[in-house]
Amino acid sequence: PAPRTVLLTGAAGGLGTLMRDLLPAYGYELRLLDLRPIEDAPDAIVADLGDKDAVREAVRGVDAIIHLAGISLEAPFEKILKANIEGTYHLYEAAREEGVGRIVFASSNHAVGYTPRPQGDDPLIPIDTPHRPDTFYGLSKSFGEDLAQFYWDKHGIETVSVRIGSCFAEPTSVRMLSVWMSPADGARLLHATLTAENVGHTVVYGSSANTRLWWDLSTARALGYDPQDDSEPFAEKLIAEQGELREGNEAHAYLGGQFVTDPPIWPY
Ligand code: NAI
Ligand code: 15L
Repeated sequence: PAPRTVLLTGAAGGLGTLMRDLLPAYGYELRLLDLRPIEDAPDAIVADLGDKDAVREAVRGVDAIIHLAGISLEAPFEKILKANIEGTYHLYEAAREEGVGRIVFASSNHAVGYTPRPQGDDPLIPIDTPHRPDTFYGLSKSFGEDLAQFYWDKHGIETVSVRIGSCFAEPTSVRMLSVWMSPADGARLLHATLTAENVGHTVVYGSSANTRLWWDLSTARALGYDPQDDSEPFAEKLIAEQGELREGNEAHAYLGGQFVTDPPIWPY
């Protein structure tokens, strides 16, 4: 049966806030968790992924988990280790102990961020391109994908790992014209990852049907994802302001963009 009760970790964050608004329309009942309290959701569980007991209690009784919590930018390895690597391990252990059979893991394009971006007639980047993390942050997403594969092979817990591009209200850079996922498409994709049958461990890219797309959306479409948005209407203005992506500019050369040269740093 399709999942109904879903634990949303990272619910106070940018993507969590967008999905809290959009997912209930698909019929989900969301249980929220974050390190930070959420002002308009007093019932949200305030817990650190480092707290094994709290994580186990949070997953008890849900049909599925959307795992967004963690450090979402670059940080010192020790911090990434705690929040993203140990934290994601705690979540999978809790799912195993409590019998939760489906997890959606917020991976990132930064797991493959050192992959050169396609130019000209180059083919789209396939989903089985090797991991090439561009940061400790990206490395933790590569780990998360491997963890998901391991829990499928060893314990039969299913995961869809979504290598999200940039999910924000609007694209704000020329790079984002290629990797943008509209919030509405984000909700469509999450719904597909929750309802598709027999996903085992499936890896997908998460973006809209952008005219300037860099990667192959076929594994996402195979789950039933049918993106409706395209960043192209934003192109003229962004290119007028910022110029086209330039050859010879290292920050424009790879999928990971600026994370390769000058990654944004996690603020706390
Ligand atoms: P965000 O930084 O706005 O939200 C992350 C949330 O996780 C925060 O509310 C934070 O308090 C919480 N968190 C951090 N450490 C925690 C811990 N130890 N225990 C419990 N909660 C903790 O990030 P955003 O943009 O909402 O992204 C959500 C997820 O999606 C992240 O895993 C991120 O890596 C991934 N992602 C997001 C993309 C995007 O375009 N927004 C692109 C690619 C991946
Ligand atoms: C990510 O993984 C980050 O979490 C998000 O804040 C964006 O920077 C995004 O990638 C991106 O590549 O634009």
